[in-house]
Amino acid sequence: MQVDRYERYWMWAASGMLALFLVAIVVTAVSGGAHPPSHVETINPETLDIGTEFATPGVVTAPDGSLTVVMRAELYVFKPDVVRLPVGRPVRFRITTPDVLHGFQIVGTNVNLTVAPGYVSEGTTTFTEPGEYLVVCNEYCGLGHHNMYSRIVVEAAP
Ligand SMILES: [Cu+2]
Repeated sequence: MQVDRYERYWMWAASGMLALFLVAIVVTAVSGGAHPPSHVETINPETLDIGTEFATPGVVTAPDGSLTVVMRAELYVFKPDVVRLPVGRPVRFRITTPDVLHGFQIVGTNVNLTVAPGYVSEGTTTFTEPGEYLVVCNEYCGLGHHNMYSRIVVEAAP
């Protein structure tokens, strides 16, 4: 079979790029660890109700005044479904799920987490504007996925 010289060059160039991308994927997956992004903390998804912070999700204020929101993503709800927070303070979100893969995106902020069973996902943000923020699941999780949302109400300082 006769293949034109320039066509052969391009075939080699394309094959080389494919090999390069494959090597890049393998190297980053092995060296960085193929885990959910930004935070690796494991938890048994079958025993969330037994002695973990996720048994009673909600807003936790530490003695130093820092705020942590403990949440659960389940088919097809977020718990708690409404979270009230003050404006202008850093807030840490900790979220996990007992069932399937979910997303946790607070629209209009930098928080966009993958919530996988067996892992605790964490993200931090500061709400600079009071108002109501929509939280959506952005990973298709089943037939009720489109109804999976909650709200964060950010209240102005008194
Ligand atoms: Cu979903």
